[in-house]
Parts: sequence; C-alpha cells; structure tokens
Amino acid sequence: MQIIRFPERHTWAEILQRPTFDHTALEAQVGEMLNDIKANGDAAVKKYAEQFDKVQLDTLEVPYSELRDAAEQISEELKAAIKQAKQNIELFHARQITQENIVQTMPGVQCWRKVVPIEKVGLYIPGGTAPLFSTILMLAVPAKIAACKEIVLCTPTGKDGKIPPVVLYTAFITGITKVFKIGGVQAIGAMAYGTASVPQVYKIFGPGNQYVTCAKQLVNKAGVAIDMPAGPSEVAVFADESCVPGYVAADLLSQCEHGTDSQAVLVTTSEEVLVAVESAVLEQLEQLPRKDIAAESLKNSKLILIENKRVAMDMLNEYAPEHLIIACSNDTELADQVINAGSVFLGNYSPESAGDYASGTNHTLPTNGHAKAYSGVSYDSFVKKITYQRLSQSGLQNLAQTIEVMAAAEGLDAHKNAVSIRIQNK
Ligand code: HSO
Ligand code: ZN
Repeated sequence: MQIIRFPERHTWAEILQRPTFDHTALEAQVGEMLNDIKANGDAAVKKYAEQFDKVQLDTLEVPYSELRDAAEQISEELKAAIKQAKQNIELFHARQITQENIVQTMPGVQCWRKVVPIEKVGLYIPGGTAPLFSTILMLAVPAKIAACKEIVLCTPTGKDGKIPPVVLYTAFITGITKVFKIGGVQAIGAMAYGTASVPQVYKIFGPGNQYVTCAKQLVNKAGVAIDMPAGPSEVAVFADESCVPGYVAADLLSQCEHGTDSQAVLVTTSEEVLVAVESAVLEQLEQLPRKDIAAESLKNSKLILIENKRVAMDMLNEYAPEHLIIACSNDTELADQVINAGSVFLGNYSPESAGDYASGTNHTLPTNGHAKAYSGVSYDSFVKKITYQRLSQSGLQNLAQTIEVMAAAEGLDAHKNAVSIRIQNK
C-alpha cells in the first residue's frame, strides 16, 4: 500500500487514479464475436463456449426441474441466509415505488407520468472461481418488483458443463425461470440480439470481466440499454480516532479480495490510525484464502493522511468512490457533505459486506468515478416513465399564444398552425 501524507490538491487526480483498462484494444475481437452471434445465433454461442470455456453444450436453457431441485443441494443454513437477504432487499426496493400525481400546469392543461416496467431485461452473472450469487438477488429482486415481463438470466457453466446449484437456487427463489448456460461475450450478444433459444432483451444488467464489459458497451452503442459503465470495484474509508483500525483493515481487505484490479483507499486525519490500519491489514492479509489476489490489489491501494475533515471530504467527493465508509465520530454531519459516492456506510458497525449481501441496499454501483453522475441499480433501473398530457379546449386556448409566439420565433410555422387551426375552429 502506498502511503501519502498531506498531498497538495493539484496532485489529487493523479493519486486517486484507478487501475483502469483500455477496452478499445478488445473492441475488434469482441465486435467480431457479436456480429457472429447476431448472424448465427445459438450455433455461434455454442462454438464460443467450446472454444473459450471448453464446454460442449447441447441445450442452452436450464430445464425448470433443475432450477426447482437445486434446493436439495444447498444447506439449510445457506438457504435461510439467502432468504433473509432477499427479504431485506425486497423491503428496501419495494419502498422505491413512488406515486406521482396529475399536475395541472395551467387551467385545462394536465400533465402526468406513468411508470412502466421495461418489458424484457437480461441479467448477467459471471462465473469464475466463486460465482457471486448475491448479484442475482440485487438484480432479480428489483426486476420482479418492477414487474418486468421477461427476465432472462445468463451465467457460464464450469468445465463440467454445470451451473453451481446455489446460483440456480437463488434464481429460482427470485422467480426467474429463464436461465441460460451462457457466459462472456456470448451471453451479452445472445441477450442483445436474441437467438432461437435466448429471448432478445432491451436492457442488460450485471458485472463481468473486460470482455463482458466491452461487449456491453458495444451492444449499448447498437441501441441496447445497459445498467451502467462498469470498472473494477473500489472502496474508500474515511476514518478518525474513533475508528477501530482492525475493522477498517477488514473493510479494505474485503474490497481487495474481489480481484487484482480492485482498489481500496483510506483517508484519515490521524497518523496513529494510518499506522494502525496498515499493520492490521498486513496481519489480517496472512489469514485470507484469497491472500494472493488481495495482496496484488493492495498495490493499487492508498493510505492517505489529510490535514482536516473538510479537506478530506473534498478529496473523497473528487474520488467519487463506489463505496464510502465513514468511520468518524461526526459521521452524520459528514454524511451530509457527501455529494459523489455510490453507497455510503456510516459508523463502526456498517461494513461494506452488509450492503454487499444483506442489509437491503443494492451492490450494483457506479465505479471508476461514475458516481459523479450515475446512481446504483435500483427499482428505477427497471422502469421507464412515460409522460402524458391532456389539454382541454380552454386549456389550449390558455396556452395558445405562448406556443404560437415561440413556434414563430423558431421559424416553425407548421407547429404554430397546429395550435392556430384548433383555436380558430373553436
Ligand atoms: N462488492 C461487490 C459486490 C459483492 N461483494 C458481491 C460480495 N459479493 C461490488 O459492489
Ligand atoms: Zn464485495
């Protein structure tokens, strides 16, 4: 971990740089694969599964009975945990449904919005050594609450051609019935363009490696919506003397174990805290099964000493972290000063892990500074809002001059006429 003391403002941007990846190098290869999938559908999907994942797939869809029976292979303890998490995520996301009223902007002029679920959505769950089935809850629960009609889930199989039972179980209890054994670029292409087996969707959600991210960006350019631009996961912890250094160290490491490109940043106003956190990190690191990954990403991580809390908050807002933990005595006051972050965790007892799994908030969050302009995934991500209006005859009369004058000033006489013709015929 790099230690930086009292950095000057002009150096912040460089200090806070992410370990980013340039996708343009992949674009040609991924673009070619996507074109192939668009043209050849299932056959291309199976070909790439064989080529990249070394699996031969006869059918792509997981039969319903397999989803239903997956429960038999999961311990009662894990099932109870998943159900508890699901319940909290449901509670939190269901409250995000808001009711809007009809607004009378002028007498006889009524405007309103209707919330409509995105009809068809695709969820991508990456595979790898430890598939993060918790992401299924984070995506499927709000999709169900929004009442999306068609929810498709794609996830790769292991070398044995099977999807881990816990992934199938989690999909099953969220009510997803269309699960496909497809990973990587193939999954994104299949959902974006549709194949004989996989329904085409309008919006694709979920994390993935560089290839998946690149594929999402390319299909997005071609008109399919995506949840957000994705980058490696990151956490920033802001701690003062009131923190428990061991807790802070555990939070930094929980981020670092995600991947070698993860980033953890500690910002503190206390030299003692900085030193104590550093030694706790090194101590706890030794005990971790994913020590090698965490050690690698610690190289991207920083411990930063800042002169006071005001300046620290400026720096954190400039960094715009995906996760921000505030372990300071005046956390409530500081929370008010946060303007750029994906998700904020307050106090000594709110580890990022709570939000990653089970408190109720979503863990699909903007990374790489995108928290400056993007929100995390929520119920809103699965709906769109259509505006409606109805003007009565007198309503149009009331607004006629305003529209006519503006249309004339823009030189758009047909627009003006569309009003005048109605007023004259009154
Ligand atoms: N921290 C990850 C989510 C996650 N953590 C899933 C554990 N499982 C991205 O916010
Ligand atoms: Zn995590």
